[in-house]
Amino acid sequence: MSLQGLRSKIADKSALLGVVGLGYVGLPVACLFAGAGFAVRGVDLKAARVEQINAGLCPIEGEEPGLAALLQSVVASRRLRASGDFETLRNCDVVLVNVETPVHDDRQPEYHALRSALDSLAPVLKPGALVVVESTLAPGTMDGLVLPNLEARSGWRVNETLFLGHCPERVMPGKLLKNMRTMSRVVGGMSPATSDAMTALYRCVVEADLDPCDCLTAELVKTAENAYRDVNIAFANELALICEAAGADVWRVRELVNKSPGRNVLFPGAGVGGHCIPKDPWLLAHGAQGKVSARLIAAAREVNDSMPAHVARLAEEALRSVGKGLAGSRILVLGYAYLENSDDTRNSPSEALTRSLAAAGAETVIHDPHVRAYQGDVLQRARGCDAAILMVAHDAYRSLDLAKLQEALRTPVLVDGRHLYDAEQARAAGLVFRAIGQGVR
Ligand code: SAJ
Repeated sequence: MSLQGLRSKIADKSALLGVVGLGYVGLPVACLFAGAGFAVRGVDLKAARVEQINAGLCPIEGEEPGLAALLQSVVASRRLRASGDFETLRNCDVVLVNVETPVHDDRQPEYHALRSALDSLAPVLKPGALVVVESTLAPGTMDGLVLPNLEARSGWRVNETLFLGHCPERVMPGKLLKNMRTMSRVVGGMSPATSDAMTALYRCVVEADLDPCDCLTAELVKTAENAYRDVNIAFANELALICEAAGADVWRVRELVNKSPGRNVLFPGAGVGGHCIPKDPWLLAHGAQGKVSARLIAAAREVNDSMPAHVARLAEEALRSVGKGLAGSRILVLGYAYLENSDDTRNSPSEALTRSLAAAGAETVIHDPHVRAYQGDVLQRARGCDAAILMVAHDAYRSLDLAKLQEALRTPVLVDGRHLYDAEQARAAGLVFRAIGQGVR
């Protein structure tokens, strides 16, 4: 089938869509296109997830407005069906690939899931199919890995019998459906005609700008937008460390700096987690193919990755001020998700914190109202602990009664990693209080 033929099947929504990978990105994508009227076949290697989806149950917990209802409806109407078998994609006109693309410890892209998906997909593709990779990729991956793999495995040529593009996702846990509908997307095609066909497809679910470009540009845009965020968070964190050392309050400094036109200092915090920001800067750096060393990107990653250990040092200093140390203390970690009001614990800074605390000989008790394993009464959890460390600004913690926390703790130490509490109120409640970016004079 030609791109023209595909475009008419997109126009009347008779095109059969496939989605490889039904996780935080793939599942909402599959639901959105099914909700827009397409028949969608999803494939995921996790049998339990496939079973849940086909039962109309959403495997993604946490607050995802509208997702569970949309999933239930598109499964009930049989527009969306999930399977573990790539054979179910055999007649798809379009296949969206949404698999994880992490980085190894050596900061190189880890493309096992991507290669495996392409290897399984290529043999079942029909002539004229359009494959769109939505996963975040190091610049150069579409040309250097995706295209040659698909051509080698299918025996067909891209832009002749196969069509190929890259449309990186822009989602955020807690706003999956909303972001997909309302955020602009770069639509990278291996040819301008492919970009046009992709634009026609995404226009069915995206209300915002769809910006056509080539695949390399699309890879650079996505990785750069997250590297940009990481570098800016790192600046906020480094400013916080300087203010602490100087005995100042970074939050007042930040507020006044941001009054200056064109300034927007982000939020200092206890670390940078998630499945995007910690790894996309390394994917961008990889795109330089070793010809340019991404020094600023690497330095920013080092600053952000150092924040959990800094929080541990704040706790150690606070304990020392009351004659205790980390060794032998029991520390309550408030929040294990990487983001407020989410259950997503991927690359959580709290994980790094608990490692730092354990290395110093402290025992940790974890609480998180959104993460099933750590739910419970926070004051109960505080009993017998020698310090509480606030790592995630969950709404549930905003209303925490600090006087009751002080009573519950064995040693009344509170360290605030997300600027959730007022220092004076905390100290008035009898707590030994420390906070990122707030020096003690
Ligand atoms: N963080 C800070 N200070 C800040 C902002 C974030 O410490 O000022 C920390 C958060 O606590 C979290 C991590 O950084 O641990 C990441 O936070 P995030 O707000 O960037 O959330 P993510 O990781 O879900 O980022 C995603 C990204 N979207 C995609 O990759 C498609 C990012 O580009 C978006 O800017 C972000 O969502 C968003 O704000 O929507």
